[in-house]
Amino acid sequence: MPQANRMNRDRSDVMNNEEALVNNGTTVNNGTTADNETHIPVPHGLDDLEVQEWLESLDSVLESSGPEVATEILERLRAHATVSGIDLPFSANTPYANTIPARLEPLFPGDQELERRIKSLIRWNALAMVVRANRVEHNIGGHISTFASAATLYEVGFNHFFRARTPEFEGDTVYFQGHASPGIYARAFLEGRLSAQKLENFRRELKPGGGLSSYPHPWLMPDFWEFPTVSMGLSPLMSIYQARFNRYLEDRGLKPVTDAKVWAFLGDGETDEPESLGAITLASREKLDNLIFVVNCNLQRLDGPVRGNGQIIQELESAFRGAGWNVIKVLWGSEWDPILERDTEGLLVKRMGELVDGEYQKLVVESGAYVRQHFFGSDQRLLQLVEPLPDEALRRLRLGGHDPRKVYAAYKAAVEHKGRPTVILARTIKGYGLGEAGEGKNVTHQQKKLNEEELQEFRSRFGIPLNDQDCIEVPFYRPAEDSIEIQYLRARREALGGYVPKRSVRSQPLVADHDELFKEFYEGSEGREVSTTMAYVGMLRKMLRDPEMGKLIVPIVPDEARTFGMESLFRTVGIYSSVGQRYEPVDVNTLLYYKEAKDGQILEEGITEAGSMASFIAAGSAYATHGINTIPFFIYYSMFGFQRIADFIWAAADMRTRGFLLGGTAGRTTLSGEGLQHQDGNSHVLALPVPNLRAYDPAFAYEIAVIIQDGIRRMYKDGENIFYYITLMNEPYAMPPMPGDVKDGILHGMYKFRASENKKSKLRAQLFGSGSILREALQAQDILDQKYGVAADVWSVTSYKALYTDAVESERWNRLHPNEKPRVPYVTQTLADAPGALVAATDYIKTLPTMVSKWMPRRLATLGTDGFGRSEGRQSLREFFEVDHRFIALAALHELQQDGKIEPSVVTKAIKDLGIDPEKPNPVIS
Ligand SMILES: Cc1ncc(C[n+]2csc(CCOP(=O)(O)OP(=O)(O)O)c2C)c(N)n1
Ligand SMILES: [Mg+2]
Repeated sequence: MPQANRMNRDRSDVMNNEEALVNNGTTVNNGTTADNETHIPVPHGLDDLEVQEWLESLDSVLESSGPEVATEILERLRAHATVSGIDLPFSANTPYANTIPARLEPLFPGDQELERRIKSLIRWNALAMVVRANRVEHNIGGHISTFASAATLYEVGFNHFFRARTPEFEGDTVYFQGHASPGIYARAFLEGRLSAQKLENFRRELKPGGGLSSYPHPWLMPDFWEFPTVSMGLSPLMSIYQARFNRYLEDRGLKPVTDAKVWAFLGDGETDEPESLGAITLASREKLDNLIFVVNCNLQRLDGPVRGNGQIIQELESAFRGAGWNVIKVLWGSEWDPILERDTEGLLVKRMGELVDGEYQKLVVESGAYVRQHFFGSDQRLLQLVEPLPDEALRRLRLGGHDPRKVYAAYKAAVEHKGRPTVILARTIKGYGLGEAGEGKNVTHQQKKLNEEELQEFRSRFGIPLNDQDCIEVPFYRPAEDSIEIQYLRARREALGGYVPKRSVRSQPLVADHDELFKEFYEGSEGREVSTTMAYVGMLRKMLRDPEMGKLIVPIVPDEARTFGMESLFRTVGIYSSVGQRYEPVDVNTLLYYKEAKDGQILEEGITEAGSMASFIAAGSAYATHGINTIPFFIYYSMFGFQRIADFIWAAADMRTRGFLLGGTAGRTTLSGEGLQHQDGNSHVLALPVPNLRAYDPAFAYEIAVIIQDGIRRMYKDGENIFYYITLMNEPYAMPPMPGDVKDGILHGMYKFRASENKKSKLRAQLFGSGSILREALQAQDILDQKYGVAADVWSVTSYKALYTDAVESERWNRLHPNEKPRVPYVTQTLADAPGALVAATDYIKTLPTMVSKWMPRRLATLGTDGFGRSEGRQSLREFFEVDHRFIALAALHELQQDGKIEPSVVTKAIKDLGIDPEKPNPVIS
């Protein structure tokens, strides 16, 4: 054994008893002797001696020639077996053992005893935060048991691996498991970064002096948290695309090549979220050796075991190995090593692989005697292996995830691994250290209160210097500034460049002077029929050539570039591929061939809106993560945006992500033929709850130009933490020039597009249209004028959300300032002198216009597309949903009738003349 390893091993003897496999179980078992008959039957004719010889020869190859040669021999054996007609069962699993054997463990470089003491203090303060918070306010929540299980996983990272951002180095990025936040706060408290008062107000952020948010929320703690992780499944996916985006920035020359890592800590239960494993093949395909997943395998989730009847670790191992990841299992602590060494027949490893997780969980809560009987007792030979060990020692056999040396070895191997991402599957105990208060129990996730004895026991177990009386008050405890603990902790972080997590905005604002660039689009298409999507693509093409922004634009598309007419960009800016293009594309002879390039700019993500959104988030937060103002433009089928990936959009908002989401082929009746799963009449309503998202439904090219130009200024010059949702349509029509200076109106949400030329009529109406329905309103304007003598003005409502937000804000201010001159909402101001009937028509559900009607001068009639879509053409759809020009005209007439301005007979006649069937089916329910 090399000297270093021997030293390493020797230190295990001084390890503290506290980090043991099982708790102080109360069940006493009379311990019957093992039953040899419980052996797994072996194939007939298998000779133990022969097996032994094979194993020994492998050992000798390993010793003399190393693991590569041993692997090669095994590969050849496997090939030989196949050729010889042996149908080897496929398994991506390795035995239920540590991937890194004890003899290959590196020397632990830290002061293990001191690190353990620091970790214990963090454990205490994390627990104190939750217990205190729930004493002050019953049911305020918080989690003890997640961090309790993950403390070693984090502390080894903090003391030895997580490098902070410095002026010289971009730093590692760490996605912390959301429910472990008390532990991360507790560490920041010891580091002197968070006051005791902040900790006191955990989950009570509105208390004087402020508090701490429940989970990582950059919106709430913008100097601390970087990544919102608590909606489970988002962070694994986001971290994969983050690691990939880091490579993209390097390959495009936007940042220097570094060895910075992306660490993502997840729960084993979390891996059941489809997003968690949904993109793992991307990580291996892209050879993301800058990515490390650490799965905290405590075998439990909220309600109970993750896989009571199976083995989550083995299941994850095969999934990740099958996907091409480097998998490192950290299952057993150092105390197991001498026992494993004595087990020359491999019986122990075999036994380890036999238990299902439900049984393992039971071992955690039971006594040493129980472990002896039920784990080792399956075979007399196993019992002999642990014969010298008293029950107490069996109880203290630690798991790998609680052993800093094992965790260190895994992390070191992970950061040094080349060519593949690494996942570390670390076995831990949920609620570790809570003893009777919850360790390993099914209720532990929800445990927030400890009684006096439980607190005292926890205090004693982790050596917190508090007497029995003080301890039950659960005070926060921080040793003196000059204590060796604080000195050590600070020194470690200094060596790693500073504190983590820490969020800061380091990008320089853009000048964002783009009048020239966008001017062309103010002038209209001179009669040429184009869709707003085409107009947008034209703008994108120009932006990509802009000297200031060009390089920073990140076009993102989930396999829909052709749908949106973006294929010309393939050739001009290229599709990003970390390996360039290894093949001659089939369409190489065409102008718009599918060009992949290492410095390609487009992120063509394939069919994954979630993955594309994760790229959007990485690119839209690079101003903070990397200090680079990348500007993402993510275009997708609008129906598959909010409806499908709203949780990612919400996370993007929390993260202060900047950029543009473009909902393509939008509108329930504007996307013809596709039917109800494609036709989007929902997204503008689903965009309402996202507070910092500005949502626009523009009708014309100049409106889009005004919105994008202003958006770039606001986000990248003024540094506002907002982002944009713009719907784009595929209906071609002539784009008019901007009618005067209406920029302000476009941005505020509405402006008069075309006033009636009929100045004489007493019958008046105001028609509000949006997106392509605006053109229906224009047609209705003509009908009303020509057939019914009604003079109607037509307004383009670019954003009901903007009108609503503004009105609510005014209303609130007025309520709070009753003695001051009331503010008048923009929509009210704008319509102050607008006479007559009010009619709104939208391609979205009716609630969108209706929500602003209370700030309009009179009653509003709303036409919208509530109901399921149909596979039909545009005009039929608009008739079906009753949003076409005829229905708009009818609505105006009906409003005038209700105001007593016209007779009902006029309306009845109009229904007939306009060819409307009054008995047609109700689109909402048909
Ligand atoms: C998408 C989502 N669904 C449900 C929850 C609620 N929830 C919070 S923690 C938890 C259990 C977590 O188990 P696991 O991932 O194994 O983490 P552990 O606490 O065991 O480390 C659940 C269901 C959530 N936060 N996010
Ligand atoms: Mg778990």
